Amino acid sequence: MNKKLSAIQKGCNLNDRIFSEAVKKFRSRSFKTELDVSQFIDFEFKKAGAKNAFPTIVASGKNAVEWHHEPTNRKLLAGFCVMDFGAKFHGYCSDMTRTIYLGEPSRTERRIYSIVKKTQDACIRKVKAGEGTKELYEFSRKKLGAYKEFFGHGLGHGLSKLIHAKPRISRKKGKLKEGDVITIEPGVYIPKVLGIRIEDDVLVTKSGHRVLSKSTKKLVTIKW
Ligand SMILES: [Mn+2]
Repeated sequence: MNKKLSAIQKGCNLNDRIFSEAVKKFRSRSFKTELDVSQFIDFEFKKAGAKNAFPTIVASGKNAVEWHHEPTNRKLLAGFCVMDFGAKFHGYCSDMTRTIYLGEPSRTERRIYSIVKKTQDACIRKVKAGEGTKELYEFSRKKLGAYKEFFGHGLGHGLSKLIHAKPRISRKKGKLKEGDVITIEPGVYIPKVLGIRIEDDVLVTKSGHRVLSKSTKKLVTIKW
């Protein structure tokens, strides 16, 4: 394994471990505010000898509508809670997002979550060397159906020493190539209502891909 790939894989493994520990802490009601969660994540990075690839995002309730919400001292609210974080080892960035639910989601909320998840899975399945980035981006919008109007950012980006490296998976034309590590991160953001994003790191191979982040994408719900 090359240096970049092994460093990003190490970051992904740490992100996975931190996510599952964070879920346990949600369940034991150890977190009261967004900052409690982000400080926990950042401290785990530090303990493991990693740096932050970017400032950790924890966005609860309506705050999840902001893609780059800065965690606040506000109490965690019932509803979706987006956690977007990434460990950096040897200068290489990883980047993962999971959205959990505090309380009991409605049928509509479950349905929207499932559309984002299915879109993300379908996009990952298409990742391989030679795939067009614009085509992949447009495919994600098609999969989101009516919710595409609530998806306002790119589908993903390359990961390297930069958090937002090439290739960008957006309206711009381009092609995935073997050895690229990219994110696939569709989201739905309905102003004043909810925000959902699911993001994995994916290695582009000649014949397909390998997903480097392994955390569950089944909707985790927490008694709240
Ligand atoms: Mn990202």
